[in-house]
Amino acid sequence: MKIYGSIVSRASRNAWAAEETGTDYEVVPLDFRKAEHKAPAFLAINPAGKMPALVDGDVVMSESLAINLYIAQTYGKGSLWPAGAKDQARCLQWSMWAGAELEPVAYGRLREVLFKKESERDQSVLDDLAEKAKPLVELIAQALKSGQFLCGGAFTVADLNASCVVEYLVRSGFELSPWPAVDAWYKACTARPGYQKVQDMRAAAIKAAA
Ligand SMILES: N[C@@H](CCC(=O)N[C@@H](CS)C(=O)NCC(=O)O)C(=O)O
Repeated sequence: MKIYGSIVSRASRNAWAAEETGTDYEVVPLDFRKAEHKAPAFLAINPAGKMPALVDGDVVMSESLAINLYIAQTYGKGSLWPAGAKDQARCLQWSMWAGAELEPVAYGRLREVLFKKESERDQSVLDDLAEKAKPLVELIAQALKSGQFLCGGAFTVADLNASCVVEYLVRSGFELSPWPAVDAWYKACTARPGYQKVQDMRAAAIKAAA
């Protein structure tokens, strides 16, 4: 399985999913600065010119959260991909919610922080997005009333896909502490060895590029 993209991009989500399943995978790095994601070789894999993309045999696909659903269904049965239509549907629900509802808000905040100097940031944009994030985080809190994870007692791709988007909120300085169950859930997700290993890969890539 080949994951195309810089490990500091959303490709890290897919590396995390692959780590969780123990599947052999290779990250094929693409350099943003050289616009390798816009080069013909990569456009042949993902015509959108965005990282990540996945190639696994004759499966060629894009969209990081959908790639994680593929990895979960193909290599993570009984772990990332739970048994039973009800929990599987919940994995789809949380993944679509993470991409459609949470990501625009979370990435909006991260973009403001990541790509602008402190003096250039628009605090009203950050505040507005923080207000929009609150009811979304509250939805996670409500779901966690029935278990430690989003599909009950075990970590699944629902948690992986939701927490990797919550990560953008956290990295933008959004505090989860007013929602202790969400805070504990996020800490449990990101303490997993697979996440930690990918964080180490990210840190090494950032150091190498400096
Ligand atoms: N919804 C897509 C977003 C992909 C995306 O925007 N990737 C960024 C890197 S994390 C990218 O390639 N940006 C370059 C561009 O949009 O030209 C996904 O989840 O895979």
